[in-house]
Amino acid sequence: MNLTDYILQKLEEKKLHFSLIDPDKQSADDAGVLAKTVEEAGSSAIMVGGSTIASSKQVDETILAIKAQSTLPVILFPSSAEHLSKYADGIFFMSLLNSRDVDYVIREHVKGAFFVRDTGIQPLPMGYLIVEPGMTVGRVGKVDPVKRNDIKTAVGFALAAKYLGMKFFYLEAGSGAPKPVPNEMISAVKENVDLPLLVGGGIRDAKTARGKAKAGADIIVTGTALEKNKENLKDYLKTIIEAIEGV
Ligand code: 1GP
Repeated sequence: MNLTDYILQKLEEKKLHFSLIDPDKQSADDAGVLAKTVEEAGSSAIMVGGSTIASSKQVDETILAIKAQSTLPVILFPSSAEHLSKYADGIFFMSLLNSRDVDYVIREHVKGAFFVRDTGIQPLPMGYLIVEPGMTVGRVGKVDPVKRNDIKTAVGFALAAKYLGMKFFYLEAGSGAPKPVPNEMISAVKENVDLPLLVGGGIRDAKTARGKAKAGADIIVTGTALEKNKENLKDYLKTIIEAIEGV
């Protein structure tokens, strides 16, 4: 199945939740168990990525374990052209739009393009914009984060992404951010740009997730919250997913 169509079709029915799994945060077997649980809770896709991944083998093993336990599509969420896995269904082919380092804007993509061509993995073109505080991705990605009150700049980036032909747009506050992207910024971006809008970074509870969905987020991404709520993950995640589906 074409992954973009899968996402767009689902979005016609409801707002979606994607689960972010970092191969460096648990064993492959545990990632498999996690994948099974998030699928049961109603998540629609699994994104796999992280900035401290040690090897491609680690990513391969994690994805194979996820695939053994879940039917959800697996989409790479890469921090570079290293450590990609042919076992994924797709890859967010994403430009880190507000990086000062051209490697993250386009050069890593040139390297990764051969991998996409040779494996046949589906590229999902995405503009990726970091909003304050930005956390690790802001630092490692050498980003000038968009200020939380600078809505015009966020809208400008989103428009530019659309005019460049990108099919998704991601507003990111950074993994573990104390505050997620502000609702006003999400609304303004969504009002101006009709691309499927992902929002992530610091979303930890149903009320916040619902607020982001109401503001205009189409897809809510959570990572840290999955790691921190292992005990009752299925019920915990269900409350988030039900809160956004009902918007
Ligand atoms: C990171 O936006 C995602 O790219 C997820 O952030 O870990 O804070 O959920 P959290």
